[in-house]
Amino acid sequence: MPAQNQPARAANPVICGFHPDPSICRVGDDYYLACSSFEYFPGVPLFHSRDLVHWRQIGNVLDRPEQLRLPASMPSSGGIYAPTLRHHDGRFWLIVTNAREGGGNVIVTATDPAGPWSDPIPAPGVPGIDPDLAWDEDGTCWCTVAGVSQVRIDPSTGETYGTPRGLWSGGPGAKAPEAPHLYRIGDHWYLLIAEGGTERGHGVSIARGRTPQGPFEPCPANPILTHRGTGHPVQNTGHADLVQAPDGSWWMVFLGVRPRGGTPGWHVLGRETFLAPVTWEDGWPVVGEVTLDLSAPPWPLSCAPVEERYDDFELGELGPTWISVRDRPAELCTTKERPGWLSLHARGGSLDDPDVVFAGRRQQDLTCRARTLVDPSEGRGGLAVRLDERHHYAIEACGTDVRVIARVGSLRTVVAERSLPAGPLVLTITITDPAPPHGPCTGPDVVSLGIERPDGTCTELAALDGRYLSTEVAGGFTGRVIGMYATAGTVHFDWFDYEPLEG
Ligand code: 6LW
Repeated sequence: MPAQNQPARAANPVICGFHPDPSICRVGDDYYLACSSFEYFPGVPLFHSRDLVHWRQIGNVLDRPEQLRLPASMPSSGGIYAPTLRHHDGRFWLIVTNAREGGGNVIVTATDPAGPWSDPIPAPGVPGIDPDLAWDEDGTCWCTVAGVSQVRIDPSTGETYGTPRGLWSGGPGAKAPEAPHLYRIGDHWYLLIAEGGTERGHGVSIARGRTPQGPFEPCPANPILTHRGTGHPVQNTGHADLVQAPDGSWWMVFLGVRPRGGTPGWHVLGRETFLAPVTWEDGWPVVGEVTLDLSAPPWPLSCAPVEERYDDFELGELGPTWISVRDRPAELCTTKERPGWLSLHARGGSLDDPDVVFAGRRQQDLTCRARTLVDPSEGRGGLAVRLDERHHYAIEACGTDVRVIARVGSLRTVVAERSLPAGPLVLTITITDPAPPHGPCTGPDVVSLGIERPDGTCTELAALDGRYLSTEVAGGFTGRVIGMYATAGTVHFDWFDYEPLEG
């Protein structure tokens, strides 16, 4: 048996679905981890674990509208970029960038990581993205950002001192030195970075010095983690953070993707959080193999904890895994209007618009089924799987009319349309592996949209190629989100069910 607090086996990804740019810290036997969330509200999902493998979302750091400004003018994949989560002097600290019209870098603090977190403390002197916080022995706090540069900061006020100073620009020829994290380990200060860009060339490198300001000598074995040019099923590995377990062992969390189908390989769940063991040789970290859960089909059967799969909307408010696009006004998305139902009031925007009224959850499994019981008697709305305003598939109802709509880039098509008896009905989205024969042009999956009749029989209205809802097509930094929406009037949803399917 592994030592206490050591995972028996790293069942990767440890946090499935689009949970990129993980930042981790440990307090006693408890680990906490935060991820980017971009244009979705609430922002910065916060997870807890005691073994690094099994994680449960305990909240969102930015869960109040006044904490998180995501204007309709903000482009998709703008908003909340990479956070850094740390614990210092009895408090949790998180610094994060609200990019692209979001206002820049801010700091929030909390005594309880489940919240409430403070209102944001602006840090206007911190440039760019990917800010990190590290305290030296005398309590001085250093903020290190992509590039890689550093400035001294008072995290309680956001005030910075002096101009940012360049520390290290990463390995020779590698682009985009970013995601810096600074650690005091033994006699050295270690500077961990990502480089190569968050695509297939992504990697993790490290350097060390005697002070938090350097100078830093690069590790001779850089990059210490990359899957570029390999056939490993996890690609784009990078953007890492280090943590030491109570038993002294070291671990690394980092982002990766699971491309499938033919060439170039299509990833649809966004960048997910993975775990790997770390050992030390000659004062340098050595990252162990990114192991998968080999006891199941190539990937863990399911990443969605059972309690996060079915919601009957009986509770007074939506749980922390529900996310909306840019905002979620309580008066437009409520479970208080019709007890036991989620009521969405349209405000004119459709899935093609940045202000669509939408409540969804990240797709966390490569094959899965989502279902919802909808009452379309008072409006138009339905069930959608989206990447952004220009890439989504949806099945929607209005009165007795049901139709499937596909949006891919500038193309928008009503793929199928049926007239059905009036009354509530179950809408389904089923995501499965593509049928054989597989070849270089095979997509990653098939997205089937249909209805389920009261007797349980299912009728497929359309089966669409999933490649067009992949990052390789849509671009950006997020991943698929499956959810309910309203584009006209009011649409009520009785329950929502998400189930993983065996691949
Ligand atoms: C993030 C940068 C990156 O700020 O992508 O993978 C950006 N790394 O470090 C958005 O996730």
